[in-house]
Amino acid sequence: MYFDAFDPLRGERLEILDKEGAVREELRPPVSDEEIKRLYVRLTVMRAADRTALHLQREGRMGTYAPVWGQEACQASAAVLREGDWLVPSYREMGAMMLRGVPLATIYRYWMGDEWGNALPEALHVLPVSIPVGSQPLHAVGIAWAQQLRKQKAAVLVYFGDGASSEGEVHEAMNFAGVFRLPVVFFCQNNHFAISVPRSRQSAARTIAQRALGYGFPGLQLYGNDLLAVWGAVNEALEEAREGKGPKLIEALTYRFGPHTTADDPTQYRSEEEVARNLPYDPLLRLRVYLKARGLWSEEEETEIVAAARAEVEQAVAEAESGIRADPSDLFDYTYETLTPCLARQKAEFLAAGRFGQGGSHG
Ligand SMILES: Cc1ncc(C[n+]2csc(CCOP(=O)(O)OP(=O)(O)O)c2C)c(N)n1
Repeated sequence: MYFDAFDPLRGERLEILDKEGAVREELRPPVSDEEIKRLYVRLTVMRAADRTALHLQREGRMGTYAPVWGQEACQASAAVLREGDWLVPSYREMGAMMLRGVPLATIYRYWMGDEWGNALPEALHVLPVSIPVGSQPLHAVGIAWAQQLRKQKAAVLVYFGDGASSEGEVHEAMNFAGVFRLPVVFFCQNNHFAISVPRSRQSAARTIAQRALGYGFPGLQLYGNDLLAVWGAVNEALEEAREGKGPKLIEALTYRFGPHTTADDPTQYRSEEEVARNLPYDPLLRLRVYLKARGLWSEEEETEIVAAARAEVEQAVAEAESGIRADPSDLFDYTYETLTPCLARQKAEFLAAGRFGQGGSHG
């Protein structure tokens, strides 16, 4: 219903729950208040996990990390997936991966430099973090094609950013998905920036969602800090994908409150006033207003939710740090199935130097 009702070419955008907590009941998706409350609690854990990752990086206990802060409602889309569906993340989907059931300690381990953090429980159908911008939609389309050929009623949800949307592979992925009517949902989190490059430099099109029309399938722009809009649209898109009705493109407008990654200094390209202007649109604030109006949230309970979230995150940090299994030679063992002669030489040299570089050159 959402994809038919809102025309991205005319700049129409789906928003169901507004900042003041008012709900457009006629658009309300089939998600119960209990489920919304459960998601709110998980999004609080997500936010605590995200903030902790930032601290760990600053303390030298984690490598470069890409924060989720501000994009939590977008990532709640992963909660709509069913068993058998697939989640294909970029590098900013810690929250989505957590909601799908990937243990936080495993995710942390990856960002701590341990490739074992990319060994995800197979039954979850989650692909590893993908760093090359725009590459993962092609993988998603490959999986969706396989699902279709095997006649499985399962869909694929793939995440990418506004910057990725102007990569060639994303075009190829969407075109292929359109031609073969594949069960895939393209979820573009438009957080307005690709590091320092603003959305206006990615495309002359009014919306990213409208590009779907050129590929022959529906596109929808929605407000990505509104959990109800995200839930409703993703649910509709996944359902229709499973029923063989082909792909959909969702452009979720959101805002990244933090840096692009821990290696970025956003004050170089956007003002603090701009960030301050966006903070009242925090997706968690909006949910709190909604839940409070229904007697499902109070300050006292918030204190408990936050304390429980912190404890869960601390436990995950301890588990991640005590379980690091990385060995630098993993780099050689797991990047290619068969080492090239040059890499084989480098590996031998590396091992001869005593693994941790006592005087050897590791090229
Ligand atoms: C192919 C490729 N080019 C460049 C980079 C460097 N890079 C990392 S993230 C990024 C910006 C991506 O922005 P966007 O797709 O909007 O996603 P966001 O990071 O905002 O979530 C760039 C250019 C990369 N990782 N891969």
